[in-house]
Amino acid sequence: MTVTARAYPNIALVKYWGKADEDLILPVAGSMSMTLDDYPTTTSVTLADTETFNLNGTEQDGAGSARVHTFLGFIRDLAEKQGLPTATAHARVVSVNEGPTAAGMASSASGFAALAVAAAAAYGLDLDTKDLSRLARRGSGSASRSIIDRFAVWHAGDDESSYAEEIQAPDMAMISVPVATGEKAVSSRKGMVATATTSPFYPEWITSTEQILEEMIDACTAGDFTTIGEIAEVHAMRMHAVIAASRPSIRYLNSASLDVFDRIAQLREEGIETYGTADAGPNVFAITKPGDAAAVAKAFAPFTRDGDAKILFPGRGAHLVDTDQVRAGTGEQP
Ligand code: 2P0
Repeated sequence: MTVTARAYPNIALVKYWGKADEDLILPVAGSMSMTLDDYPTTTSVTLADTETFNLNGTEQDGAGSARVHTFLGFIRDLAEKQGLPTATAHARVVSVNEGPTAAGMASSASGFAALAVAAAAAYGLDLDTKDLSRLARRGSGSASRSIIDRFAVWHAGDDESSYAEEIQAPDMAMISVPVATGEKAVSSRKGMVATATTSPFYPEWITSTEQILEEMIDACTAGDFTTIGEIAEVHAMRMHAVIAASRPSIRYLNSASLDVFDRIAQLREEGIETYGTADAGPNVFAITKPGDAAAVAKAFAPFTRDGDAKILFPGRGAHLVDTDQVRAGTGEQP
């Protein structure tokens, strides 16, 4: 039997950058994000005699599949703990990623969230949303948040208490402004270690992130879009600053990214309330109220490689989909 799940990337408004525990993937501070409604990863898992991983039609080996195999090992451990006969089975994993991989568009988040949900179902694990988020976290920290609908807070803590859960926030849109494609020079995983070990600002980054997350949660509860946007933009800049202070310096933003941030500031002066954020890559996301999204997307069309500034709304957390419909190309849309 084949089980299929779909998950979307998420973009953090309070960023995760740094681990308290590398093996358990526990963050040094909590974070908060919006799950997107596009760029899905759709993943099918079939129990099999050998373990294989196919991504976008290509069989993966070596580094490309190592994290997936390690992750499937966690699933088998859980199956054994639950006394399931599937505990000894391997898995064939087939994954289709519709977002650009490893270009700062959070593909590992959608990838491990979809794999967690599909594999948990294929192995017959009995897991609630909290435990699925804890499980996805073991694949990639940010994947813990893609389990959750719309807006998520991922708590720092120990293996039990570090999971993401939904938080209410006012409706908003994100406009993706893709200024570059291709693999980034330094992976998030390596960049986090370099920052933790060489950036003199790292201790302040941790304490200021804890404080700003509290402010963000209050702003979300109050439905205060302006404060949410201001916090998101300054926190993204702080993340890029603490990373840039690593030795040797690491820089994810390029000159085109900075042009987008300048235009965002200009739009605010023109009376359109929009704020910027960017992850571990050069692509920028503009955050707006839903009613301003079309105007902001239009403003950024000339900045993108292909004139496509895409409007994204809050989307669904990772969920099972009908395998037969996916095969027939009629999989559900968010
Ligand atoms: C975030 N990023 O909060 C931050 C902002 C990138 C910049 O989470 O090592 O791929 O697998 O836990 O989840 C990227 O980190 O790293 C990330 P691992 P992950 O979205």
